[in-house]
Amino acid sequence: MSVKKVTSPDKASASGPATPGAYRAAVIGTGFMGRVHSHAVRASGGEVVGVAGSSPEKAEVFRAANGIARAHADALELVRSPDVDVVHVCTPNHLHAPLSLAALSAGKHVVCEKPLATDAETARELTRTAREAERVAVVPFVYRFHPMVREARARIAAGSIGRVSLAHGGYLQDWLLYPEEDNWRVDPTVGGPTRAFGDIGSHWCDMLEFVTGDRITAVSAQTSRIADTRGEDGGRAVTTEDLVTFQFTTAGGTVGSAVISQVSPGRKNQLVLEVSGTEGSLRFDQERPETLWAGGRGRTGTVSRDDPALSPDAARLSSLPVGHPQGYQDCFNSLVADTAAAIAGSAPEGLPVFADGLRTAVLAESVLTSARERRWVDVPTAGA
Ligand code: SOE
Repeated sequence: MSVKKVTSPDKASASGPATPGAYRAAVIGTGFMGRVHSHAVRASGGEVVGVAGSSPEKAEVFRAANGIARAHADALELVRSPDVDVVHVCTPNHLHAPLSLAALSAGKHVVCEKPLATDAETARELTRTAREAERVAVVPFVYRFHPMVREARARIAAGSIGRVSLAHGGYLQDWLLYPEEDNWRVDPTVGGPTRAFGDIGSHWCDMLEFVTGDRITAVSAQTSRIADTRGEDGGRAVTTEDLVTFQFTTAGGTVGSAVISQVSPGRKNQLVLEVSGTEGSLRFDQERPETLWAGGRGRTGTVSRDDPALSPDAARLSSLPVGHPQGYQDCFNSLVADTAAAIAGSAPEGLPVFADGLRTAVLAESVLTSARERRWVDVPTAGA
């Protein structure tokens, strides 16, 4: 994939605004996320018109396997194609910013995987550029699209658990358990200066702030890793973290903590958030997304998608009959459907946008600073 760094919108080279009402997507990146995004575009009635990858061969294999019309050797050529309305950036992290800027410069809408950029300043620039270009610019904090996450958010907003006092949980995976296993995310020039936090801690923080409507204002973090080298020959020196633990306070006075790990044997994708208030508690587990645990002194039980009192926002995202579990891919399908709705001019509830990507980039820098300097750090406001 040949991409030169673009630092500002190049209005002169824009191929014109995307076609109103259409969702013709370019997918850049042929890995797991490229596949998930492609399925979501189709499930939402859109079309993937072209794909580009890290090599022409990979792009062609992906094209053939996924029934896509064109494979492009040059990602920028695809980004600028007149028949592309939305660019989905699913590449390694260091290409997120230049590709998103190129897409915005060409008048396209963008769905860019997180982290939006490998540093907060670039994420800020992207957020500003998207606003000025008046394009829909989305970062897939996709767990927001589980109906039970929306239910937790609606209940907290309605005061059903009282004043929130405590939030805790974590995000645990094990796919980096063995040091022989290498991955581009481990290389800081490609993945960025934070790994476990940037990759999955960002999801946890986004979910906390989305569900509670509150903001983390200060963090105290520590980071650790289980191996200083990776790869079959142990040839890659590792500088990023496998593990993060942090405690935090919020603007609303909530205290809490979270554990983030990519090396917890047996844990595949376990994102858990438990929030307690003066009247009740709620707990969501991404690996059991069909229910929300609701605890109280007098009543404890689970809420499911067929609860007659389900909030309208949760009901809206409940797309399959109960008993037919709705999961990770469905969240992406809903995210793309809401992106299409935003492009068509509506303002769907809870669509995660570049400002949310900037927010987690700012949080990531605060977490790294806290861990490095072994002190509490006030989280700056993200404002673009
Ligand atoms: C790998 O850790 C990964 O694919 C993340 O990058 C995603 O954001 C998460 O949803 C699943 O795990």
